[in-house]
Amino acid sequence: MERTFAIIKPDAVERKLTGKVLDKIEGAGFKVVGMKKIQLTKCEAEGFYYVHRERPFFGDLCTFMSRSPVVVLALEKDNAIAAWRELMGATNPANADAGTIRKEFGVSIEENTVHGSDSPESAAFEIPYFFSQLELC
Ligand code: 3AN
Repeated sequence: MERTFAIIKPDAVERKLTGKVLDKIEGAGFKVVGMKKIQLTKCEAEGFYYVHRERPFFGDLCTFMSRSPVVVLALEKDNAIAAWRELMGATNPANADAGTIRKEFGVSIEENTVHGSDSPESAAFEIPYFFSQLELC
């Protein structure tokens, strides 16, 4: 079993798509081992996306991620990291495969509905950024 980290981003929570996204997650066999709805501060978003700090879209991305609440999730499944990336689809919804969450719900390359860890190293940073061990079961 592997764990990965996911966010249902502001664009999706604002459009009341939380339930639909969770339905796809559980329908694909993931176990939700941690879940909470929070509103990030800009500073917390900047800390989370630290690896992207030099990218031109960093400021806009952190403004977007802190503009309204998100749902953060820890997910468990065999090969969870790759499986969740596959279910999310490509970063740009226009390039995402049919059947993926970003294809169905994504608005733009920035407002792309969901986040997912891209490696075991990312998951090992991202899960404890939001959850303590006591909150995972
Ligand atoms: P992914 O979320 O697919 O792993 P990353 O890690 O390259 O993609 O980018 C992190 C986030 O930054 C994306 N989810 C998206 O919201 C935003 N982003 C990525 N590329 C761009 C871009 N060219 N313009 C605006 N926002 C972007």
